[in-house]
Amino acid sequence: MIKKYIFGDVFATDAVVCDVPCGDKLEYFSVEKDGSGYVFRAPLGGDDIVYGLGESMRGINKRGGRYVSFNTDNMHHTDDMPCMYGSHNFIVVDGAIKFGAFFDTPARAVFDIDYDGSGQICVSCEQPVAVYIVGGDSAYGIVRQFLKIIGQSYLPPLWAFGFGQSRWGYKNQKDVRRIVRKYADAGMPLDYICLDIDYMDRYIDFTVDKTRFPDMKGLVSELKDKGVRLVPIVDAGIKIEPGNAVYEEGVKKGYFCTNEEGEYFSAAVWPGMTHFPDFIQKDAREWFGRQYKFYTELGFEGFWNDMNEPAMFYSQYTKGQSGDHSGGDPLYEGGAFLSDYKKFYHNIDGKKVPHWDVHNIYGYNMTRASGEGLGNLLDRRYMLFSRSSYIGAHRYGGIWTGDNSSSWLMLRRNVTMMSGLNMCGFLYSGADTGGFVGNTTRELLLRWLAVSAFTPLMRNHSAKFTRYQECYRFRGKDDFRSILGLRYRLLPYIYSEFMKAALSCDMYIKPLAFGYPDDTRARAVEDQLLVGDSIMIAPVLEKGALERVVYLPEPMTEVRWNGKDFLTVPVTEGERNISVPLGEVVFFIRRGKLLPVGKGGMNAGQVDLADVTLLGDGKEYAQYLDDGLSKNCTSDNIKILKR
Ligand code: MIG
Repeated sequence: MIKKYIFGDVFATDAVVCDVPCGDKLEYFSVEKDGSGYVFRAPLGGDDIVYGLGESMRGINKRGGRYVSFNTDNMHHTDDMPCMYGSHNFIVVDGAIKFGAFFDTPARAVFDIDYDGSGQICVSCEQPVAVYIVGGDSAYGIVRQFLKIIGQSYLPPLWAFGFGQSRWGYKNQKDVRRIVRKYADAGMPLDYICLDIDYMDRYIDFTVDKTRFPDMKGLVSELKDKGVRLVPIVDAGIKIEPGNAVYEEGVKKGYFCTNEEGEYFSAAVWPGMTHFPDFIQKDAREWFGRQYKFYTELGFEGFWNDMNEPAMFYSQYTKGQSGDHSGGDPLYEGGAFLSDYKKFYHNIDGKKVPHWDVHNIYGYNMTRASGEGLGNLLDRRYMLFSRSSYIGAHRYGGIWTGDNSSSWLMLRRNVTMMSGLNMCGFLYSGADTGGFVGNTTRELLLRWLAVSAFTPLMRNHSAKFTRYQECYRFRGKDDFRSILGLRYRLLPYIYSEFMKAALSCDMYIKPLAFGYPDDTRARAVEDQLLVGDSIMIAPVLEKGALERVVYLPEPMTEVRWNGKDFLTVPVTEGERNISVPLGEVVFFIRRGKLLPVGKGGMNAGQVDLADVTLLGDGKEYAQYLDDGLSKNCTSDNIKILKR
C-alpha cells in the first residue's frame, strides 16, 4: 500500500514512474512548515532499525546519524561526513511499526535519524516535497513495493559484470596496451579498462587526444578482439571554446545553465572555463545524448559520468577566492563553493529555476541524457555508471561510490552502502576497489577484491599520485588470480541473480535481516550480506585478521574457494569461526538453495553461462540466460535447472 502526500508546489523529479494515489492525512509523521521549509517528525520505538538512504556513511542501520541530501564532491568519507555524491531519500522504519518513506524533493534535505537520542526521526526539506508512505509487513516487503514504483533498474551487458581496471593517470595507448598485456601475462582476467580524463584533448568532452591516442578506433577494435573494452569518462562541463562544435550548438540553442544576468554561467573544471549543460531541460538532454555518437562511432559501448554534482573548482563569481570552500555553511559540504550553487539557473519550460532548488537531480539527469542517447545509438546494452545520482537515475545507469580512500573503514562502508543502494534501486553499483585516494596495501586490496567479487560493478580504481594498484604489480600473484578467478567462476550466478532481481524490481544485495526478519541477532549484523537469493557472504574486513566470526541464522553449506576448488561442507546454525587466509574466500549457501558455478574464463565472453555445476542442498535453480548483449531481456530467458 503506497500513498502520496504533496507539500507545496513540488518540482517533478520523475523518480516515481507509477501513479500513486494521494492520501488524506500524512501517516506516521507530524508536519510543520516554518521559514526554512517543511519539517517531518516521527517517533521511533526503542529497538527500531532505520534502513535506507542509499549512498551514505555510517552503517546499514542509519539510526544515530545525521545525513544531508546535497550532492557533494568531497573525498573525506569519514563516518560523520553528512553528504555524498548522491541523494537517496528513502528510509524504512523496522520495529513494532513498519513503514517506508520517500521524500521526493530535488532540493536539500536533512535526515536526523535519532541523532540527538530523543527517539525520533526528523526530516527537514528546504523546498516543497512529495512524501510517499509505503506500508507492508516487513522491511524487505516495503522495499520491494518501493522498487516497483520507481521502475526497473538499468540492465548492463554481461561484460559489465567482468573485472575492470582503472586509474586516473593512464595517459596513452601504450599505457593501455601494457595493462592489457600485463593482465594477460599474469593469467588474470580482465573485461575493461576505464579511460580517465587524460584520453581527451585538453579534458574536453567528445574529443580524443590525437598524439596520445592516434588511432582510437583501431585501439578499441584491437582490444575488443582480445575481449577487453575501453570505457571513457565524460565530465559534465562543456569547455567554452569557439570552434568546439558542442559548445557552439549548446550556446546557440540555449542548452546551458544561465547566471543571474541571464548569460551562460561559467565555472572552472578540468578543461578550464566551462558551461554546464542544462540536463533538466528535455531538449538539452536529447542534444547531450546525441553527442555520444562521437564515441559509439569509435566503437565504445561503456562510459562513466563524472563531476556531475556538478563539481567545480571555482566560478565566474568565486574566481580568485581561496581557502574555505564551505561558502559560510558551518558544515563543510563539498569541493565547490556552495554559494555558486545559488548563482545559476535552469530554464524549464520558460521558467527560470534556481539551481539550488533542484541541485540533487543534476547528475541524475546527466545519466538520463547519456542513457537515453546510448539507447538510441546502440542496438545492444551499454555500460554506464555515474558519480552523482538521485533515485530515478537507476533506470538509466549505475553508480560508483566516488572518491573513497585506501582504508579499512571504506572497505566496511562499501559493504554497508551496497545494501542501502539496493534499497534505493541502484543495483548496478560498486566502490573503487583498493581505494581511490591514499596508498593501498596488498592485504587491503586482496580483502577488498574479495568483497567486490560479489558487487555488480567490480573495478580497481585509484587516483593519480597514489601507489599503483593493478593486481599484477603485487607479489604472490596466485592470491590475486584466485579472487579474480572466483568472480569469473561465479559469473553465471551473479549475472543471473542480477538480471532476475532487476527484471522483478527486487534487490540483488540485501542485509542479512531481510532474509531472516524474525531473527533478532541477524538484525544487528552489518558485516554479512545476502548476495542474490542463494548465498550469504561474510568478508574479512579487518587488517591483520586471518579469521572471523560468522553468524548463521540457519544451517547452511559452507563454501571455501581456495583458488582451485569449491570445498563444501554442511554447517549448523549459530556462531562459527572461519579461517580465511588471504587469497581464499569463504561464503555460505542458504538452506534449500543452489549455487551454479561455471568454468570461468579470462573475460566474460569466454564464460559459458550454461555450463554450470550446482552446489548446495536445494532442488532447483532458476537461471537467467541470454547472450549478454541483446536488449530483449525478459523472464522468458529464465530456465529451471534441476539437481
Ligand atoms: O577532480 O577524472 O571521482 O574517479 O579519477 C577529480 C579524475 C576528478 C573524480 C572521480 C575520479 C576520477 C577523477 N575525478
